[in-house]
Amino acid sequence: MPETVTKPRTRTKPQTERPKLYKVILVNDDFTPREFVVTVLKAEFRLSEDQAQRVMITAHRRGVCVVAVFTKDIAETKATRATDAGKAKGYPLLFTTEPEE
Ligand code: TYC
Repeated sequence: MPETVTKPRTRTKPQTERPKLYKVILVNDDFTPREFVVTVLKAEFRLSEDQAQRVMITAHRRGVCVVAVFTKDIAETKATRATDAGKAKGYPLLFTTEPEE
């Protein structure tokens, strides 16, 4: 009589699984000065002048631009801080977050 082979009933999650990442998205508006957007991108996201200019102009032309990806907490904190920097100057500058597919 052959031995009965039973499958384990529990699933093991690989321990190397990485946390889900979130995109920080810059949203265009008609009021925030271009140079101020660039300043915020450099200060909050550590982008170079060149990178900040490209991200700003992409949002300006297309409506939105992905700034960077982070874990959920960091993405939300940075988006809030960057949005608040605009608010402090009376600008409607907006950064949002969205999970990566
Ligand atoms: N559209 C703004 C202007 O013409 C500049 C701007 C760019 C504002 C990107 C927000 O996310 C933004 N002054």
